[in-house]
Amino acid sequence: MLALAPRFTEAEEKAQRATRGMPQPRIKDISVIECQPDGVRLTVVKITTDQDGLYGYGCATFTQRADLVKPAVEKYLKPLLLGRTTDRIEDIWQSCYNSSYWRNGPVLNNAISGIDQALWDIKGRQAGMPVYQLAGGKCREAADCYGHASGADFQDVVESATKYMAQGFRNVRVQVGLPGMAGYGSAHGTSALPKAYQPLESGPFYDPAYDMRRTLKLLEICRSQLGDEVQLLHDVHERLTPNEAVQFCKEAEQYRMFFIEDPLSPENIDYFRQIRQNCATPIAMGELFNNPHEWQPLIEGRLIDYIRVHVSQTGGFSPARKIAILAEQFGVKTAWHGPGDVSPVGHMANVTLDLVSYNFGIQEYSHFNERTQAIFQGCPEMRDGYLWVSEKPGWGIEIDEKEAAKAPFVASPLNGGWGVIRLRDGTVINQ
Ligand code: GCO
Ligand code: MG
Repeated sequence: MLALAPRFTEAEEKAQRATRGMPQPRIKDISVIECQPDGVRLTVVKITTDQDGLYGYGCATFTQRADLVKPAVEKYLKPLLLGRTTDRIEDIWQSCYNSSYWRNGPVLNNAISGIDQALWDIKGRQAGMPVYQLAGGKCREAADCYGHASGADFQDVVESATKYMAQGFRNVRVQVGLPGMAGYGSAHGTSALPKAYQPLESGPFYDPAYDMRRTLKLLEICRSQLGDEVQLLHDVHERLTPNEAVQFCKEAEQYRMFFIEDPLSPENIDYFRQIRQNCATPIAMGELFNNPHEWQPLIEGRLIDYIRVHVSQTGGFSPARKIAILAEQFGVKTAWHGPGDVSPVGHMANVTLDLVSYNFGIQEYSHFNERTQAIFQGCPEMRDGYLWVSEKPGWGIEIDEKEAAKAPFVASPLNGGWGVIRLRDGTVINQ
């Protein structure tokens, strides 16, 4: 008699026991872990269940208003959810989403994201599987990433990009400093500020036309000095006027960009059509989106090539999965927002989405310093320009709360807020 292979693995048996009439875990406590291990405020929600040793973590990081997310969780979602079983993730998500009546705002979406991702973590720990297995398994082994090359002047950026390429990165975002101005994503330029650009008042200021010309020069230099192979990306950070954005994307076409990110602000998304009518430069947009009415038209109209939402700003893993599937139907790829103001739990959710989504595009990479890794044990691993997902159950991350307590939010003039930048004449820029 042939010894038949056991029908189920031990993990599958465990998962079945967990669901076959066994009592589902119930939410016993919901707490918020806050820390600032690398200059940026991070927020993570922890759900503890009534089953010993069963808990989960979810990223709820909205660094500019971090102090508002904690009460949103503690005062509103915790009373709503205590005692609920943890198995019905979508039902809990919809309950939280509708419980504030007014919805789709960044604070509440982040609070819901913390709950949502923690429930996925719990379900994975219960099943003895990483979350990517619960979402259908891998389409690819690891997530191809891009690094942040920057510098005060052109050659500094070329050197910074060369370092990333030497580490095996195939894709590099390039940002250059602006002399005397508040550029995005790089140190200030060192050359003197042209007289004509002197601002009327002191404080950080910026000139869109100057930046546009300087950045196009940067792209020309990077393409000529770094060669044709490397994929170049650039983040406009919604600082140009709509027409300048159309001009910029059109001019950038000759440099064969991987994508130009955030050429427009969310208030001007109707101009994406004009960019499409003028050039074939690939476009990425989305980190500032919170509302389905922002990403739906761009995806359905095929007006962007990469959807780049900040996952916790949309409400977590569950909605992001739906965005990825919607985008796949329209040929739009994913490029989840992955800056320093996403916690390692959120980065693991990003990499999980990267691996299970057929229409993965690229993953933004941010380095985890030693302090961060001491708090978040099991951060996604970076190797040769790829991010690798944890094979441990759930997100595969354990948080040392004692270590987290040693890195509290640091008081700052803006409480972690985003600084105001103005034009020469003092007009505030939406950036
Ligand atoms: C990016 C983003 C970030 C944001 C930051 C705001 O592309 O990574 O533009 O750098 O500016 O996340 O808090
Ligand atoms: Mg950006």
